[in-house]
Amino acid sequence: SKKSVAPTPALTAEQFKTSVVKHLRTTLGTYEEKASKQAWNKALAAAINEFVFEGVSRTRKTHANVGARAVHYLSLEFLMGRLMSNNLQNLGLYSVAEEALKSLGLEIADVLEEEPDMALGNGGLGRLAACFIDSMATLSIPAVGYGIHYEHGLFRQEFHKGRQVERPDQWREFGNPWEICRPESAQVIKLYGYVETVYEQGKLSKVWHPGRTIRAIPWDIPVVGYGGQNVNVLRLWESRADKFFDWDVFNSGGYVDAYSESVEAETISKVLYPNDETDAGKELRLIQQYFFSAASIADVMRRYKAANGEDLANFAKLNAMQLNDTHPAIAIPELMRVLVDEENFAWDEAWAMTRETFSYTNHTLLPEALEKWSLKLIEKVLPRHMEIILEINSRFLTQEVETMWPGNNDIKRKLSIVEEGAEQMIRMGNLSVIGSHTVNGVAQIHSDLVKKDLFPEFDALWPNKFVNVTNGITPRRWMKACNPRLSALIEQHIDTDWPRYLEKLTGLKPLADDQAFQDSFMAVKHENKVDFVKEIKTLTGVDVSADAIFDVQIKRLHEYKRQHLNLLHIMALYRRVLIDPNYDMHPRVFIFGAKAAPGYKIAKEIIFAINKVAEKINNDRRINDKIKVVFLPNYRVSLAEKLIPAADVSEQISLAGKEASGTGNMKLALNGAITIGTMDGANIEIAEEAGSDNVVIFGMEVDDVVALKNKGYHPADYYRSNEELKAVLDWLEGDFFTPGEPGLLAEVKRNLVESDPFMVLPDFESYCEAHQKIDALYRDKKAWAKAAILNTASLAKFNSDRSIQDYAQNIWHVKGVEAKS
Ligand code: DL6
Repeated sequence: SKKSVAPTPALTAEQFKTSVVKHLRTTLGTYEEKASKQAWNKALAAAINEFVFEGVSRTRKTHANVGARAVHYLSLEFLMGRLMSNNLQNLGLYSVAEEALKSLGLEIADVLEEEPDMALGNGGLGRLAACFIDSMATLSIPAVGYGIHYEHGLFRQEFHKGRQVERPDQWREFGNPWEICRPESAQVIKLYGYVETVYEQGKLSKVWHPGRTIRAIPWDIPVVGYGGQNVNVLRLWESRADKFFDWDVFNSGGYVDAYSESVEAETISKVLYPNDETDAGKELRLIQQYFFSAASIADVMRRYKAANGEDLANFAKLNAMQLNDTHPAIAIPELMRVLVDEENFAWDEAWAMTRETFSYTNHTLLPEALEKWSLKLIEKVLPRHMEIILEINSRFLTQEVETMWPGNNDIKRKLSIVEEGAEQMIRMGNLSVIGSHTVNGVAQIHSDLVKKDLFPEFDALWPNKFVNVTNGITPRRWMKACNPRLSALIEQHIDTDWPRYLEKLTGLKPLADDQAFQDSFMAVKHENKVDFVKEIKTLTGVDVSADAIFDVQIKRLHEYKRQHLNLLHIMALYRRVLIDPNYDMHPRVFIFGAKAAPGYKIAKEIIFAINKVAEKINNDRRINDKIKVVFLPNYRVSLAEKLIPAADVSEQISLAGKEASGTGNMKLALNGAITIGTMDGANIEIAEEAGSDNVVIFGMEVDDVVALKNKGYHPADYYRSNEELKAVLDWLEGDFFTPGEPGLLAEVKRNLVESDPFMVLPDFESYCEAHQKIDALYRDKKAWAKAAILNTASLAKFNSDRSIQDYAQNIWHVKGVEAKS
């Protein structure tokens, strides 16, 4: 049965005000006349937490009582952003809090602004995990998100003379009101050492003598489901030195040594690796992966035993574990180790349980992102796991592969977990596929390519193992909370429970042609743009007009995402206006937001080039403000929440086949932006849902890319044969954009003309044509409004609740259990 209303507030504004003031005085130790905004923010959090932690207990009790099958979502990244506005919305307390603060002389927006982003992730993969735990709580699914309690999240980005500079992120500098430490559930994690083979009572067994032990301390962050009834937790592990070890060293006189050991132990949860889609390849990263996987498995075991006793017969029936990419793949041999070495299971039985427990999500086809670890490194850090991995591999090759392809050594070489070569490497992708019952891609085209290009033999061996679950986004954060004006307009026309049942947005379709609704819809967009104009001014000092088209590209800076294709088009437009000052175009503001991995040189050069071109264009009076370019520093979740409601155009321009799904594309389209994109990732499904007239598609498709590669791709041919393209590329070589310093941008040109690994140049012409279509469509006010409304009205498929329902039904086989008081 569907709820017909939004969550009801559990108290009045007056009561809530009393609670906030009480917490200001008793929890924060200050008073109204003196309190800073930060103190008000913390007092508000404390008042909200009265409901949140009640919910945690209620949910935990209910789930423990029914003994339901639970999901454990293992992810090295959770890009949560801020929690306050979302918690208020999900509890139905937003308006109550707004009114309460107003009566105290405070604007809720200012108080919310005090919360630092919890940026424990890099980009799409981490933000997806955050949306998924919101949906699991909303759907009452017994679930725990497991990750690392990084002291420093993703770096803060600054621009110095146009170049990216990375600064440490200090999200917990002044404490985090949402988390609770649970020392009673700490775990001890082993590392290094050696394995002893013991023969006792006619039985061979393995004993791992660790060289070090580390303590894993859990911090719980409540995840409030929509309606507030179910509150799950995100459990993040922090590393600490193991006391016993420290005391040994300390007692033998090594005070400083004991301290340095603790510093070393604590580095495990110090920093998030800022790499996106590239293999970090570091011992510390492997230890991070093992640290949180092992702590999480131990936690799941502890909970299982507390509820069911020592008999593990139902372990796999009651516990599903999802591997968010291969980052937690080491959990597979870890569960085997626990079952075989500690719980005395026979190998075959343990293996059956392990496979029944795990499933794995692949998020990328990029070869550089497919993790491999040197066998020697694993042997050193996790000697027992290396033995187990080799045993898994040998049984797999000699039994399953040999049965299917007798005597075929080529296939064995390809499917082996061990890659032979100068250095033997462990392929975490193969380990994940072999150790999981189900493997999914994140959009239909991506899932098809996972089967066809990445794992074709595995697909032949296990035809039912590979499935698709198209990604989704939570409409609570990405519409209800971030776009209050549009939400209010929508609620004048459809049921207020649309944030839970997003399919209700289809009720807006009949209004797409309605002049009054179009006017209101576009008025909302305009007001959001007016707000964002101020944000742009504050962040960049650049004045822009809300009447211009806001053309937005927000995502990690990566060559395959082709921010430089966007740049080439901007330069072409600029050149056209310089050649012909009457060049007919609607004014445009090109808005970028992106961080580049600190070691990704060409990505940082692209940022620099965009900033230098922006500087020139923004200060060139000749173009009469027709074009503005802004690169917003420190792009993050909270900035996305302000920008997305103000966007007119959504740039989704990856090389076809490279973007697994994308989720920014969904957020922008839901908020009424028109996509300009390639046939890639979820763009294809967005076009199917919104209608091909309401998105602008350009460029090569996957088959064209393959054909061009096979034929032989020579970027210089494209450079030479398109006069405009040649002119803008040549422009990068001189000092036009870097006065007095010629050649500073030349690397971007060289990279494109000499190698162009992501085939930017062949798509240039059709990209420019697509932008002409955008321009023409925007000038037809009615047609644009209709297309924008139809995007909003058609995006129900991309609700992360739908993704989670797919996982729950087809992969995890779990059901929701609503928490009861
Ligand atoms: O599935 C979430 C997200 C997709 O939407 C993006 O298309 C994809 O690029 C991203 N993948 C990664 C892979 N990182 N690693 N490893 O972030 O996943």
